[in-house]
Amino acid sequence: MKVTDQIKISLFRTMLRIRQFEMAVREHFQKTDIPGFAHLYVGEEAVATGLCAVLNPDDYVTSTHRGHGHCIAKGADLNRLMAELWGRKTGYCKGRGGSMHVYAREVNLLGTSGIVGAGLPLSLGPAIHAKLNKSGQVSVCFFGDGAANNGTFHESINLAAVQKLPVVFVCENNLYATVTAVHESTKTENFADRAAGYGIPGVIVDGNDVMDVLEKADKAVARARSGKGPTLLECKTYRHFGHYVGEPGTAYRPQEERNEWAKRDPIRMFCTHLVENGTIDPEGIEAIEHEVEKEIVEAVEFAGNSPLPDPQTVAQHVWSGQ
Ligand SMILES: Cc1ncc(C[n+]2csc(CCOP(=O)(O)OP(=O)(O)O)c2C)c(N)n1
Ligand SMILES: [Mg+2]
Repeated sequence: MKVTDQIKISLFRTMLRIRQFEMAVREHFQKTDIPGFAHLYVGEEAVATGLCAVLNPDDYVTSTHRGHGHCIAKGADLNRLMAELWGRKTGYCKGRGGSMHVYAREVNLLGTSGIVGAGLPLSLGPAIHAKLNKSGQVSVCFFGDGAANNGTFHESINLAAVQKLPVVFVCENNLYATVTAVHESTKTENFADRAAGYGIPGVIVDGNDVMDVLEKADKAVARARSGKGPTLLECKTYRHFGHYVGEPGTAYRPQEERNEWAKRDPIRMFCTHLVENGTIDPEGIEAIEHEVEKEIVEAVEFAGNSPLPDPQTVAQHVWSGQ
């Protein structure tokens, strides 16, 4: 994929959209406008943005509990996404899903998930569908370092590898699973090394550099589309905030480590790159910031002005086995 200036600017816009959306979620979660839990993607924006930039609208994505960024990068409507988080009738799942169960069929987003590791097996279904129908679609599965130590990781990658399914497995290694540091749960340094055990390529990615993500994602997606099978991408990144909004302690993450990663903020780094290379001037950046701000204000207003679902409909759109 040739990355034009126009594409670069749109990558910047998408990362900023995710950042500002998340900052609004944080604010409104703290004000109790948003029920449930909110796991923010702040600091990790380059991963979803670089990855989804090489996808077609009909490619599939499975997500996680930290999934707002995946939804936005895949092209979800900000108003409907925000409304879903607020539990409103106008949300993607009519307010029944909330942050951890957003499903947006129109962009083939097959769900954020409250179950760690659940997206891995789920991503194989659409991949089998794509393979059988020779549709050329690809299925992208985002998951965390914590999920990579779940049984579903091994079973899903093995099956996808032997079946040469068109999947791209994207491990977002942000160094922590809740408060457990990755070195406390994992003996090896790189999750990407595990790919060799399944006979597929494993690639380490700078998850804070959107161009590195895009370049490596492009290769992995092309490989999947051409019938050669899956790739495991390990994107090294960091979340700026706690595991969830309202997390009581920060002691488990040394301040020095947080400062180091703050210096590698994906948006600031890319902004510097764009300006230094003359892709856009600071006024252009400011204009995009204002446009995105406006979009987020509108999304918050849309959510806040939308009705809650009618209690009479509580048994609709839900399924339970007996
Ligand atoms: C099957 C399962 N086990 C445990 C949990 C509790 N839990 C929620 S998030 C989380 C950590 C996930 O870490 P990681 O996969 O690295 O994702 P991150 O939060 O860092 O993005 C855990 C253990 C859960 N939701 N589901
Ligand atoms: Mg993690």
